[in-house]
Amino acid sequence: MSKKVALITGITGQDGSNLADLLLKEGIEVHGVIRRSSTCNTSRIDYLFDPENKTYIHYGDLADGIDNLLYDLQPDYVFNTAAMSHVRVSFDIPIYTLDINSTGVCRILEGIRKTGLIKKTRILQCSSSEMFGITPPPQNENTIFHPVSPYGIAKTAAYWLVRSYRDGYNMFACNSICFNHTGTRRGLNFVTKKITRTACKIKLGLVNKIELGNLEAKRDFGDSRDYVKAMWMIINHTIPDDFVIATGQTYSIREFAEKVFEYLDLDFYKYLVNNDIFKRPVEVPALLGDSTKIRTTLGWEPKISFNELVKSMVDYDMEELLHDLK
Ligand code: G4F
Repeated sequence: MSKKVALITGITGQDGSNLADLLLKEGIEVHGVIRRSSTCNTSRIDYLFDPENKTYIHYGDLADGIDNLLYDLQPDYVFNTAAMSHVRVSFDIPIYTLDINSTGVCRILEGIRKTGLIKKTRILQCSSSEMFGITPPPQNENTIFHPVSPYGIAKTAAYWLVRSYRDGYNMFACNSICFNHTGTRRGLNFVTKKITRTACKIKLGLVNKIELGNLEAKRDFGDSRDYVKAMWMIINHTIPDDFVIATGQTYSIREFAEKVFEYLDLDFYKYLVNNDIFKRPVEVPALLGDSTKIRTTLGWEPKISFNELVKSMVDYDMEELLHDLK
């Protein structure tokens, strides 16, 4: 029997690369879309180019659409993990954010429809807990969306586009509503990675301060490796549906930082500098996911605890910095 084929947009990112790992283990033929860039941005997936982990890489961009690729590959699965994923930056480039994060999703859905793949191709859209915005926690699939950033608004439009193609064309289109998820492959400008990396640098005497914005926001932090497993379960469910992916625990940014510094035996407050530049025009104060639906319907549960997540990130950053110092 020939292998099933998956196409991952955003394969160079945290979720895209973790998803590629998982799909290869599941015996899927993995294809990834990368954007052309004058600098190399494939560090998270370089190991995928060796013959043992054979993954096929194609140039593409959600600004352009991926119709030709869809037509050529006729994939069984499409995972859209591509996005302009930084909430604060979305206030600086709102039009681009709306184009990539919502119109870009429409381009993929239309691509599937126009190339006659509606009956064959299943699509999973990485939706975001930012869609809940300022609606108080806990948040689940029935919670009203009240997004407050261009990022959250664009993700909400994409969420409804997915539902519209599901209802209107019987497309197997589903949303994973992911709460904040992080891990060793997290990008450096997200707060969790910024904290673990800077704390390690402080420990090694490489820098002497950490500049942060709002410390009181609360987030439900999970590990991306657990979350891509949930995405795989959602896309293989018997019916297309939408699921919240969350741990059910919430911590403030202050608590996250305190935990990291404590683990490194450092006093967070000795190094903390508040800098308003890292604040957003409108903040999402508290996210806490209720993932009862996916736990009871699909049997998913997160395996990596908050403490293990923090420890793995700090250990990874320390090892990488020590390696670079050699
Ligand atoms: O790490 P963040 O930038 O992540 P945020 O805004 O929660 O978004 C992440 O999770 C979403 C799911 O809920 C995803 F959809 C999205 O793509 C992304 O992965 O900021 C977390 C919190 C915010 O409240 C922010 O104001 O940390 C606060 N913060 C405080 N100082 C900071 C900083 N955030 C960043 N990035 N940098 C700071 O220096």
